[in-house]
Parts: sequence; C-alpha cells; structure tokens
Amino acid sequence: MRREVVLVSGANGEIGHGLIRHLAEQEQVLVLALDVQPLDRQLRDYCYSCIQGDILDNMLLGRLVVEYEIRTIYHLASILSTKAEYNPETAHRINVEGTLNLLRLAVEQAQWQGKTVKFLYPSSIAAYGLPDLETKMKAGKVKEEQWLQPTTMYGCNKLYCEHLGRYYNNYYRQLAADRASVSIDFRCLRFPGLISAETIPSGGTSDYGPEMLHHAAQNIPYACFVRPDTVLPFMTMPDAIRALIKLEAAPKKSLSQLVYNVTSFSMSAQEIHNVVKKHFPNAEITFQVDTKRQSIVDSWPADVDDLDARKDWGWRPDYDRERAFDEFLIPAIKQRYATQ
Ligand code: AKB
Repeated sequence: MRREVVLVSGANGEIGHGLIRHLAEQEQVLVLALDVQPLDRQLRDYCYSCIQGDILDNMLLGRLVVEYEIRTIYHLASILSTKAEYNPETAHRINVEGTLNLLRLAVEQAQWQGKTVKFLYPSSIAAYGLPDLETKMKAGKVKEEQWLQPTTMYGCNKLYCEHLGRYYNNYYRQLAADRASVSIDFRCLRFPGLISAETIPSGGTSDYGPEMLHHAAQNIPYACFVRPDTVLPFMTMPDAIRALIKLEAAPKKSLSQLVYNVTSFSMSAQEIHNVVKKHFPNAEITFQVDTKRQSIVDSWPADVDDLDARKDWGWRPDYDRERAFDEFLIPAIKQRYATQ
C-alpha cells in the first residue's frame, strides 16, 4: 500500500534540518527526504524514507509519484544568491527547472489522489530589487507587490517560481478539454536572512550575519564582507520552521494571497557585531567590504511588511531581536561548539 508522506526536497539544507525534525517529532508525519547528497546521518532516523537524487531527474520523480502518496511538498532545494552568480545558467536550471519538475509532480499526485496537494515554497527578500541605497533607506517596510526588480539570478528565479506557483495553482492547462478539477494548493513565504544555531549557511549573501556568530563561537577571525551600516531583516531558524508549518496548516479560506512576507527583526551589520562581541569578547571581527556582494545586499529591503501574514494566518515570530540572541542563538551556539 502506498503510504501518505510529506516530501522535503533539499533535505540536507539549513531549513531542511530543522523542518524534518519538527515534522517527524511534532507533527508525526512520515517524511520522504530528497537530496542530491546522501542525507546527513543525524536526520535519517527522522525520515520514513531517504532518496538521494536530483530534482532535475524526471525518471526519479516519476518513481516517487508511483511509490508514495504525497500530501504536501516542502520544496527547499535551491542554489543561493552568491553561489548562483558564479554559474547563473546552472542556478537557473536547478532553481527554475527543478521547481517546475516538482510542481508537475504535485499536479500528477493531485490527479492520482483526486485531492489537492499542498506545495510550500520558500521565496526570499532576494525577490526584491531596490535601485539604490538611498531608495532602500527611504522605502521603510516593503510590501509584497513593491520593488520587484531583482538584480540576482537567484532573486529572478525566486520571483519567477512564485509566478509559476500561481500559474499551477490557478491556470494549469487552462484550455485543455480534459482539464482536471483538482490541482495544487501553492503557498509561499518570502523569508528574510535566516540564522540557525545548528548549521552554517553556504552560498548566500545574507550569510555575514550567521557567519559572524559561528566564527566568534569557534574563535576564528571573521572579515565581514558588508559595511557596518548595512541593514537587512533577519529571522531565527525555529521561527522560519514555525512560519512554514503555520502557513501549511492555515485554512485555505483565510488566505488572501499566495505569497506572504514574514520577518522578525532588522539589524545592521554593526549591531550584529556588537551583540556578538558582547557574548564573545575575544571575537576578532573586521569589516572588509566586497563591493559586489555589498551592492546585492543594498538592493534588498532593510525591512518588509508582514501585516498580511499576521492578519490572515496569525503569523508572529517567537524571537524578537533580544530574545533571538540572548535566549536562543547565543546559548545554542555555545552549546553546539562546546560539545565538539
Ligand atoms: C541568500 O543570501 O541568498 C539567502 C536569501 C536572502 O534568500 N539567504
């Protein structure tokens, strides 16, 4: 008998780590983990099944349709903003064609099962593109429909995949005589920079925040690649997981849109530096600006408006700026490196 599972793509990534554990422990669902690399040992026990494979491999995805009854897909696999700039065409294939493949898998599943399949998609503040620093600093809390001219391949990919999600949700094969009545239920979050106590990000441009913290905790000098006055919105990983779970569980009728901003707190690189130094007084942090990465961060909003998420499905972060560092990140990171 085919078992009902929740599929997590990009399972080895930063979000995947926290999400898989939460799904298995708190939600008691069977997790089907998919990643191009072998799944981390510590995650395996939380999964019903682990598949090593590529989201560009349609044969593999076809097998998943046959073998499992997929209730929800959390499509986390992607190439982040800095890494994507080194090979934009490869990033496009993984970020866009990979997403297209999973959207098609979701539609096929929905049609086999005769019921809607939920598709949870983490987008990003990289979907925004403000033209210059002055505009960024004047823009205030950016709303979902504003400033959508991303300057990175990753941002373009995220924004386009939001549109693909809307297309598959509302218009897929709209002219077909045999158009199926069931389809997918696409739900998307635009995340700010995420900070995890457990994993170190790789390939992103908001990475200076978590990197400062993780380097300090390991007593490794760190050169921050943006100016001290650079401001971005951030969120701790537990809040990001909660946002995904809460949006998945929200009644369809309460959702007024497919794409929601979510945020927790905005901070400058100098402020992050100050908090890190308070807790790790010996930390060696310098600022060595990489002008190209700086211009990417300057095109992302300093803050986003997440009022619609708050109104429609009760979004509220558990960790504001003080609690994030004092009660979660600092103790958890100290503990993580103490045991190594
Ligand atoms: C990145 O820096 O690419 C990501 C993001 C902001 O989506 N962390």
